[in-house]
Amino acid sequence: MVTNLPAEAIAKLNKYSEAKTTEEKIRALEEFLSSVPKHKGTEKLRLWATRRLSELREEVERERARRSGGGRPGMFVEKAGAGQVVLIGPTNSGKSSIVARLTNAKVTISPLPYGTQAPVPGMMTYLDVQLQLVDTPPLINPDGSVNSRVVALARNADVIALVIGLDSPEPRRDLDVSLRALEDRGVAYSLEKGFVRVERRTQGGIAFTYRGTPRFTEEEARRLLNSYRVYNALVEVSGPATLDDLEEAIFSAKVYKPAFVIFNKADLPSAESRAREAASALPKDVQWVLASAVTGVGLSSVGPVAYRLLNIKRIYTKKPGQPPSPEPLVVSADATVREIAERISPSLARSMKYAKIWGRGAKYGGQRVGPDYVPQDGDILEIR
Ligand SMILES: Nc1nc2c(ncn2[C@@H]2O[C@H](COP(=O)(O)OP(=O)(O)OP(=O)(O)O)[C@@H](O)[C@H]2O)c(=O)[nH]1
Ligand SMILES: [Mg+2]
Repeated sequence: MVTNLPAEAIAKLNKYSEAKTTEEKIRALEEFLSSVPKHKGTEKLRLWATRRLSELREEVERERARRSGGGRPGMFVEKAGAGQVVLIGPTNSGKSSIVARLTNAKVTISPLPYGTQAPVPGMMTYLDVQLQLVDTPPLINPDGSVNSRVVALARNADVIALVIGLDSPEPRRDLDVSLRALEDRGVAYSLEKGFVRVERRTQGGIAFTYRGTPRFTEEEARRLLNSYRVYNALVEVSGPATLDDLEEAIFSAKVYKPAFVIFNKADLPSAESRAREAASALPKDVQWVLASAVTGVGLSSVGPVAYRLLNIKRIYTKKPGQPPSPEPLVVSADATVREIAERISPSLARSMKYAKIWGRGAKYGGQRVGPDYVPQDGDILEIR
C-alpha cells in the first residue's frame, strides 16, 4: 500500500481517528473519501474507508430503529463477565447447539439451514469466572456473500471461536472461506503472518516493541508515521510485519482477535481424520479442538482454550488480618501490582508502598513485592 496521501486526506483521516461520535466519524470518512485521489496506491485504503463507512451508517440506522422500538433484532451484544467469546461459522455447523450445551441461553437449534437470526449471549463458568458465549447467525449468506454484521460481532469480541461442522462435504473449504471472510474485512486471527498495533500517545516520541522481526526499519516506520502526522505512539510489532501492516495499523483498519477453531460433530464417522486434514492449513498460533455438541465430548476444552486466549488472570485481594476476597479481580495477564491497585482505587495505587503475595507468583507465602511486580493467575495479594 504505502500511499503517499495528500495532506488534506491525511488531515481527514486524523479527524476520523479523533472523532468521538459515530456521526462525526461518518462525516470525517465521507470527507476523506472525497479528498483521496483514486489510483492503485490508495485502493486498499479507499476500500477500507468505504466498508467502515457503511458499517457506521448501519450502526446509526440500528440505533434509530432501536430508539423507535421497531426494526430488525439488535446485532450488538453488550459484554458481560470476564470476556466475550463469539461463536461464528457457516450455517448448521452447530454454533447454537454448543452454546445450548455450555450455557443456559435460549437458542434456536435447527436441522434446516439459517436457523439463527440474531445473536444470543449466554454465560458459562470456567474456574471461578464467568465467560460470555455468543451464538450468532451464519457467517456466510445463502448467496455465498459474507454477513458483515457477524464480522462486526467478531471484531467487537474478545475471542473468536470458529465452529466448523464435520458433516460438511468440505470442512477444509468451510474453514478457508470463513477465515478469508475475517481477513478480508480487517480481522486478523493470527499474528504469524505479521501484525502491527499503533497506540497513539500525547508525548514521548515513537517507541517500538517486538515479537518477531519486521520487514521494515525503525527509520522507515518513523517516516511513514510522520507522513500521517503521528509523532508520538507505541508501535507493537508481531511476526514478519510489513510497512503495509503498519499503515493499516495507523488508521486501525485492522484489529487482531485471538481465535480458535471448534471442529464440531466429532460423533460422526472419521471425524478426527477430517478435522486433522482441514486443520493442516491453520497457522500454528491458531489452536483447534475436536468436539461434539451431541455427546458433549471435547467441549470441556472450550473454557480453558478461551481463557488462555483472553490473556487474563484472577487476583484475590485481601486486607491485612482478613481472609482473601472470595471473588477474584479479573485483570490483564501482564498487569502489575500497581495496575491492580489502580483497579481497586486510584488513591490506593498512589499510597501503596509494597504488597504481600501468596500463590504461584510467590517464592514463599507472604513474599514482599514492589509495585512493578507481575503476579500470576490465582495469586492472593495484600496491598500495603
Ligand atoms: N451429529 C451431530 N449433529 C449436530 C452436532 N451439533 C449440532 N448438530 C446438528 O446440526 C444441526 C444444526 O445445528 P445448529 O446448532 O442449529 O447449527 P448452527 O451452526 O447454529 O446453524 P445456524 O444457526 O443456521 O448458523 C442440528 O440438526 C443439530 O442437531 C453434533 O455435534 N453432532
Ligand atoms: Mg444457530
